[in-house]
Amino acid sequence: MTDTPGGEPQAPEPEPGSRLPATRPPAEVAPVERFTSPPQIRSVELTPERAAQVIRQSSNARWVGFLAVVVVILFVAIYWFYELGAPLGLTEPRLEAEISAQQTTMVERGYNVYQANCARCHGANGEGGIGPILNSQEKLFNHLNENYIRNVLTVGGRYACGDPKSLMPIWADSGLPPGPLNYRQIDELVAFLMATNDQTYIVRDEHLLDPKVDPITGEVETFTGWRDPNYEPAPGATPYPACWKDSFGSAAGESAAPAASIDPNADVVLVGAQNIAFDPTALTAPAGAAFTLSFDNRDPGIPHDVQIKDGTGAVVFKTDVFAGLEKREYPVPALPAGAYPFSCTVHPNMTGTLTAE
Ligand code: HEC
Ligand SMILES: [Cu+2]
Repeated sequence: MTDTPGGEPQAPEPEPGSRLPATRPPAEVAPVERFTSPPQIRSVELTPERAAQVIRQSSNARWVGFLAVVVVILFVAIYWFYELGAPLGLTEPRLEAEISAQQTTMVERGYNVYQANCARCHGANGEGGIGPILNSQEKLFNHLNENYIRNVLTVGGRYACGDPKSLMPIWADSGLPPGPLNYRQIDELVAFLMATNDQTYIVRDEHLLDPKVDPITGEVETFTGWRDPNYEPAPGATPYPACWKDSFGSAAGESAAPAASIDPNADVVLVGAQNIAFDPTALTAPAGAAFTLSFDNRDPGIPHDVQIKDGTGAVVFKTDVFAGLEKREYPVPALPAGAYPFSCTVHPNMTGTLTAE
């Protein structure tokens, strides 16, 4: 349908003195036919009902928009706190929680690796045995750091003191020759050895990782790390020596006390060390008279010593630390009558009592 547009609406005569609206010159009627829209079917005017409806609808639409914005804002805010932690430390940031969860898993796996491979020499709690003590705070403070542990496990026990006959084999499968533990197990061991004692971990089944339940008490078995995070060495203390044997004052294998001072007429008290234990554990010595302590280390390659203390815990006598198989004799000064506990500094679990009477 074609239509010719009507003439331009005539602008009202400008009032005298006013320039607006500006009059436009009458436009030329286009000489060609043009397509135009059909006449309007609907009235442009709104019925009052329709107008009310439009208002209602637009208010609804604004509500929807408002709620949508509120939802987005709440989502952003909640997700923010979920991810970064609620203020005042109410919740832990998600990433940190994840890191500590992974750390916990590592320590719990490391515990199993340790118990299966290391406990027989270093003790179930690192108290030492064939191998040196691992759970002492001064050692854990810096000596047993991640690098050191990795190196010892990759190079073997000779890394510690350069002893080529060290009893500790290579553990890491990256060592030469390769040991039995893969890099994950080494990581887990590192995590376990460095775990702090302010956190309780769960003993888990090696394969299923289910918590182990004590069959008698019905409680889940737990353990804690060894390291005290608040430990600080005494001010001015010498740092822990690179070779653990040096921490006993005299290194294993050093020359014995001068044999010349041994009085051939003095009583001889015999004590042996075998399987990380003294034999016998009860000794008798004459009170008030110097005597000779004959110390027989029958543990091949394992260093021991005898450290005699009085009732107050002060050390009254100490032999060298030396590895078996070897027997050395020491002159011990006279002791007043009483009971004297003695122990091995390398293996604090090795104890006995000397009675002077
Ligand atoms: C056969 C006994 C034995 C076993 C098993 C053993 N170790 Fe050892 N370990 C030793 C001995 C012995 C030394 C001392 C090394 C030396 O100086 O010759 C040592 C030293 C260490 C040291 C260095 C200690 C220090 O004070 O410098 C670490 C760490 C260590 N072992 C960790 C482990 C771990 C972890 C395992 C388990 C994978 C393990 N050991 C298994 C015997 C053992
Ligand atoms: Cu010992």
